[in-house]
Amino acid sequence: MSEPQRLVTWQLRALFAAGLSAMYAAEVPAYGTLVKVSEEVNRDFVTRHPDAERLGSLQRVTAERHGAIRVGRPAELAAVADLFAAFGMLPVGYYDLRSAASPIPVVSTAFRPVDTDELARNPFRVFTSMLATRDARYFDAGLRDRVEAFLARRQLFDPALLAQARTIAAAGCCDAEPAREFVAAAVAAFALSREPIDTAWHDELSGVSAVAAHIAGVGSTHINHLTPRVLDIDDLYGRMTRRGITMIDAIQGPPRIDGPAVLLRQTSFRALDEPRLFRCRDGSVGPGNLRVRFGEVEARGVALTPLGRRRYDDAMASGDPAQVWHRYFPSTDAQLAAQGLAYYRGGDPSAPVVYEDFLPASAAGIFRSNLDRDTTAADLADHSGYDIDWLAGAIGRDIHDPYALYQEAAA
Ligand code: OOG
Ligand code: NI
Repeated sequence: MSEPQRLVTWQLRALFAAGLSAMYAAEVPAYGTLVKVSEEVNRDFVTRHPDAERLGSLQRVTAERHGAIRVGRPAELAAVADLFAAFGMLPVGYYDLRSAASPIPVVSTAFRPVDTDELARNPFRVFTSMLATRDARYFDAGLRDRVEAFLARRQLFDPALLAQARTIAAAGCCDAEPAREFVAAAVAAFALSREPIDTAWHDELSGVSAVAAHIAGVGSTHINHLTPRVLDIDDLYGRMTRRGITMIDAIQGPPRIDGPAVLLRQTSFRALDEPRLFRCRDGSVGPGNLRVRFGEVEARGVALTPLGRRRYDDAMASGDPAQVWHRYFPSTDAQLAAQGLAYYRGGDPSAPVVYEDFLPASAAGIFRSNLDRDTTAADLADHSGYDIDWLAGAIGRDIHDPYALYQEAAA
């Protein structure tokens, strides 16, 4: 078979996702196990359920991944936006993890394809968080200055890589030969760095906030997890537990219910300590360990309308969502559609619009389950001004409204 001469955006995105997956599997063995078990779960689910592909073809679901990265400041987020644009991944939604029950000092967006066809071809998405250094509840002026000075000195991406990304994004395609090199360089930018970590600085930040140390205690960013999608997350949870992999004690998001799956259910497990190099005060470099990467799996359901989402938030705020679910949600797609609670293509209840985004409370739970300690917030007012418009302005890009995208998909 002859090679295509040119790769278009979705092909570049598929190569990028596959490249990251291969890198992550080589570095985090439990991820390889997770992918294998996820494939078994999906295969078994499809043989038992004739309508299994209502939420996406087995091919899409099996190839589907999301990743997560964390950056320190707007200029870094803008660079990420430039790089991901080459893969047709645009910022969608704003997540303020500072407002979660146990706050995490970051604000986030997700980079993903926005068109239905692009999502169907390859839906790769990356949840991207930025350290909330402007929030005085977490960062006093002195710490903020030092964190920002450290961040200003580092460079997450080679400027030539970003320039190439901008060219590819503008063209919407790339010749096959340079594309391969471009994708390999983009993947490598998210590998765990082998550069020595400054022990004193990392320790000092860890004392204040584990998240701050993860983000600004090191010289680079990295993919911190890569998440396969399954059609039955309870089955996956059981199978992983039986293999001796300890998952966090709860599945985040909606409870297990009889009716149509809605939004997003997720669970994770902690990765192991990984060997890293550390530079001590006397300049000597030696080995140590850091635990920064983890595993996660997700199951996706139908996207809820703003009305449906309010119901969801209310159900989750009640003490026992599984117990009260039926008071908030009907048990069929037809009723969800008729009551305007969820999106369906052309209003056809057999054609759910899949939820393509994230949930702030779940994201904070996932973050937290992989940190040793919580960050304490000082009892101060928040004058940071963070919101979706601030973030869009800071990176010089529109941030898509997820509801507008679902509305369009349903029309
Ligand atoms: C991101 C956690 C959020 C999800 O799936 O909700 C996330 C992080 O830990 O950096 O990935
Ligand atoms: Ni995740």
